[in-house]
Amino acid sequence: EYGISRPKGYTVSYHATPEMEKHHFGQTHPMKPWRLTLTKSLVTSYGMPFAMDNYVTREATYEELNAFHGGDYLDYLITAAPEDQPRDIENPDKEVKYNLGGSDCPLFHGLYNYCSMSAGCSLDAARKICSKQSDIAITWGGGLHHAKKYEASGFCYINDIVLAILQLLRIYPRVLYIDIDVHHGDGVEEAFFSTDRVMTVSFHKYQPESFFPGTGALEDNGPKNEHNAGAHHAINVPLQDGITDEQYEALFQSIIGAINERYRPSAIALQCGADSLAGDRLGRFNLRVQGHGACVKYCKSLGLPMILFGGGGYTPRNVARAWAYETSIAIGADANIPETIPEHAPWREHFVHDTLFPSLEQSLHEPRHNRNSEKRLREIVTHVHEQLRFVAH
Ligand code: ZL4
Ligand code: CA
Ligand code: ZN
Repeated sequence: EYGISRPKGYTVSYHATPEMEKHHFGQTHPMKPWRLTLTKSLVTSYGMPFAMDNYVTREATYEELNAFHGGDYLDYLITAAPEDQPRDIENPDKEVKYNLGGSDCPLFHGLYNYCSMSAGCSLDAARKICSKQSDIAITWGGGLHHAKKYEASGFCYINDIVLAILQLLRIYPRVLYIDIDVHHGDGVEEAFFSTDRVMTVSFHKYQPESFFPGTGALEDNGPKNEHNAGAHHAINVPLQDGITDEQYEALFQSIIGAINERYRPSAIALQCGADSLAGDRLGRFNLRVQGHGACVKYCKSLGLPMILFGGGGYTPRNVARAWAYETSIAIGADANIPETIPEHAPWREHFVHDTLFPSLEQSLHEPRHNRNSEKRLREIVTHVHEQLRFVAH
């Protein structure tokens, strides 16, 4: 319909399930699995499924989750019921186990199903990349980068990214993990802290005293012990409020370009958290859909097998815009799709503005001041380039 056809010479796979989207974290919780429904409907109304292999995902098994997560934690996650939710006032002595049941990581009905579906999506994506049946695998239901081996954190219970990268490591010698969510990708960084087979790079808002999770300083580059293989293999790009497309793109290309030359990854895992967009309910940046998508486009241009994960994103209409646009980039149709959201798109009114690319004025009630100086951004690039000199060539 929009001249969308299968890409020539490579295959894109799309991994999702309508099951995940039915779950609710609670009435006013910012994480809305429904944003996945909105994304899929936008992708479909542009006709993009015709250009991809579409897979309906299964639940990951206990054994698959156990490849990273502790058995005690999984056992509790399976059995924990919403009734176990600690309530500070009503149940003062009910303890919080594994950080489960607080306001960030509530216990809700169907939680284990939600978690194993998300992990199932990302594991299927990784397996298609390993078997070379797919060159770019998309898993918007994944990207839950804060979950730890024994602990839920920041809306994340199971770290599907770690599980997927563990799969990639069976085939690919070096995996580059890139994280453009507005939050620091602490769970993935921690999981691969002591290995040189994964380099982790996170771009994030950094303000330890007031912005979650408070880690990811420029100087944090892995173990300080030079004999540890992981030394210099964690890269952090701490940013301030209001960064623009132009600044972010320049920074991203300079840093990822240098890493690609030095580290020579054999596969890329890209977490595309959409809370780095302007107008996000929890975010602080001034990125537009085009600027966010430019990161995906740049990674694609490196020509490596790649998984695209979802992640944060708390203004569902903009999440759907970004991930639909990034799906079009994956299939090479970004130049063909019309900027106006198709007339027949479900929930069309929900998008407020009928364009795929709202302006900053359309996304923000009031402009957000840019607190990133050119001088500081240059310092960041210099620091990263210096770190890379320690990385074996
Ligand atoms: C909410 O309105 O900064 C949770 C969380 C629930 C419903 C009603 C409860 C009201 C914002 C956030 C009380 C909420 C108090 N409800 C939340 C230190 C905090 C302790 C919890 O994108 N309070 C914790 C986590 C971050 C903190 C961000 C990003 C995930 C990802 C990948 C995770 N936690 C302070 C906050 C609300 C809520 C409103 C909230 N929580 C905003 N930021 C956080 O990187 C998916
Ligand atoms: Ca990040
Ligand atoms: Zn986030």
